[in-house]
Amino acid sequence: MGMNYEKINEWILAEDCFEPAWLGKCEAVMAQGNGYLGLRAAAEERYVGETRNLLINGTFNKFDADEVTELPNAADVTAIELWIDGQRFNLVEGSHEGYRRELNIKTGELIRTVHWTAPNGKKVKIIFQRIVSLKRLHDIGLKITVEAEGNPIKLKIRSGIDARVSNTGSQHFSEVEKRFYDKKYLQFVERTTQSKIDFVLNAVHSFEKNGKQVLLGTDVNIERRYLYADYNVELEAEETFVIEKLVNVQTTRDFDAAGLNTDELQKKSLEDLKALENIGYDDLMEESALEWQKEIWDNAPVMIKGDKESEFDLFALRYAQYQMRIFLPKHDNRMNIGAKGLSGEGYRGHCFWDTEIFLLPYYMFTDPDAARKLEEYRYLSLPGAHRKAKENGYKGAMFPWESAWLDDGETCPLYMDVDIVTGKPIKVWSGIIEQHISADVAFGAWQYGIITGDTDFMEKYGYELIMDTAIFWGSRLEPGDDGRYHINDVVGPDEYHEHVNDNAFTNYMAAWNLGKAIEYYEMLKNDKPELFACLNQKLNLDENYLIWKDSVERIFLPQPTEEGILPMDDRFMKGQYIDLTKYKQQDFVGGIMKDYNLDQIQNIQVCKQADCLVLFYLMEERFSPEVKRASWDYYVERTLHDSSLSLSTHSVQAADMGDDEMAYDLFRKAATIDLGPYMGTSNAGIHAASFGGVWQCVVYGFGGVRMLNGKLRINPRLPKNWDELTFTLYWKGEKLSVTVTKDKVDVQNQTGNRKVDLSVNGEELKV
Ligand code: IFM
Repeated sequence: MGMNYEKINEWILAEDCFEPAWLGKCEAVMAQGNGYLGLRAAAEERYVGETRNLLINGTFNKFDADEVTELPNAADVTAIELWIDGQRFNLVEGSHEGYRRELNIKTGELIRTVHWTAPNGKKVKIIFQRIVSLKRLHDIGLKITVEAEGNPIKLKIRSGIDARVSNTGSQHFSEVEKRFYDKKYLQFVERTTQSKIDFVLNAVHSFEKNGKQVLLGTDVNIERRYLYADYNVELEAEETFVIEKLVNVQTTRDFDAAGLNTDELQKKSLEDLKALENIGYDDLMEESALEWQKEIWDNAPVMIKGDKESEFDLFALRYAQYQMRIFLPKHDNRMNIGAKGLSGEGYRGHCFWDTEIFLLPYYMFTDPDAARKLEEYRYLSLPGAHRKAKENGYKGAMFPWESAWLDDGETCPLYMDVDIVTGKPIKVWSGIIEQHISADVAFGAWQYGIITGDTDFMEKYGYELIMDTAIFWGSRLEPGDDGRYHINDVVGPDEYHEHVNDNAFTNYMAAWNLGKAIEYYEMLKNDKPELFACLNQKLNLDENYLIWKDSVERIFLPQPTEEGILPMDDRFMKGQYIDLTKYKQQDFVGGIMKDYNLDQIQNIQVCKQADCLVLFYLMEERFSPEVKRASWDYYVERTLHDSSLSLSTHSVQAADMGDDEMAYDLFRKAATIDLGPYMGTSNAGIHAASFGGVWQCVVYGFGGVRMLNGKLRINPRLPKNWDELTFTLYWKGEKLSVTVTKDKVDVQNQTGNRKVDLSVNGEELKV
């Protein structure tokens, strides 16, 4: 774990000593999943300070009226306690050597090995293996191999399904049923308290002694919220004993369409478990590894060749791919990606603009079908967006800043941390006034449509999303005394400044959204009259078109100062300038909040994260190089990168401006948000968007890839320590493999159905 560049293995994330203080970080960064479920890497044996999470995508529940809906923490299936001659195995007691935990991102397997000497002197070697199947979305496998090292041992095993877990205290479940079938199969049924989703978890154990299957007597225990079995076995010196635990988890939400009731689901899932039992851990693992190979490593291979440092870069890029698959709900368009993926309770499983602006590019370019599902989710959540608009006195689709289940609408909590000065809870304004999300959603749909060429999506969902959000902006603009339309009282991407007027990012994105709606109105009216008629009836387009035209002409767009700096909003540049060195040097984020409260920060020139710079990057051709440079110089000095979304934006921007060293340095920082040495940073879960950011640093920044005016552009600039970079791009249904060296760009069309027009370093080509 940490930053040992000497020992980089291109597929392995390893922890080579056990440190209780790092439990949270390792549980999150070594989490496993498949988009249906996410399993934190809490150890089999329990520790003080651990967080055991099994999160099932889309199963949101509201614990009580004062809380917002969140992904509930399902019953734990990974705890397996071992006693060696009466001494509970754990690494805090006794002594151990040869400790190593490895997450193999190529196969998805987690392996932990340790030689343990119990306080009574008994020695064992234990290997723990764990897999969440990528092929069978409901299935989890655990395997433990215990070797009696030079002494006979009496081994006791306790394993079951443990629902005595919560989300940091909030209990989301009622117990429904707990059963043992044939003294062998464990089944636990629990129901979310408000959303009434039933979770059915099943587990079965099997054992091998010295390579031969054995049956052990089962001591069955059923307690409050806990169902478990004890097994006992004696081993002679050097004998080995293998415990396999196979688990499946299914919920009634999976069967909303099929209408399966809980009884039926209990029967079905038990049958599924019996089938899984026949497969066994090794085959489950094998077929899942093959799935990883096919779906990720063969489909979208990446390669970086260069010096020793570049080995870490390659690992970080592949790790980003690993992460972006384990939290991707590819199986269900009613779900999206939480800010912490499925690796922790942070941000309650809610999705943000992170999806469209930071993650979608990776999926659009490597797995268009998955990208489409993420966009369909936004379409399906329109009812909540309409409700939010109405509640706030607007029209059209006002998307929630934080989004959970489809019709939940806004799920951002109203209050969060406590004010350092007043001691009162701090109101979270983002859910009310961080409104750029509506334009971000439209931007995502548009980008998806152009890059994939998916006209079916555009006709069914895309045009409507873009027009419905434009209707929102049409109703949102406020006429000012200057005859212009303003957007007052918002939070822009830089969340340190609240209640600002004319945030540049928000206004330009709103103007873009209105402009796109106008363009599509005109195009559809001419080219697709039937679709136009249908949308016109639904959204009253003729009337809204006039509003959009007027809005676009009169919307106020902040203009650069004489020095070429784009003002972030109407206030920032008038704020107090302070020396931020102290906060920039801290090895944790948000340090400024320990010295100033949010009211004070409003009047200080400090950015939590990139704001205008995201705009330059999304609308590359809208701003001159001089404005970008002057704004960069101004904002970089004032930015703390207190959001994980900030570094990658800066890195891509630096690469675009030709600041190669700066771009590389920022990329490395972005790549170490979760993989880095700050061991507390990921406790509540990994930073999902930062993985999209890492991919963007490489492919957009160093690879120079962009979609510009509907065309593919590749203008690479490799960091000086890289000799070669290879990546995959799906472009309008064609699969391209791009290899960049210092003096050459090689683009292969691997599908070859039709020619792809692209520009490489300014030269127009067909591939
Ligand atoms: O969406 C981000 C936001 O920009 C900064 N705070 C965290 C959110 C979730 O990642």
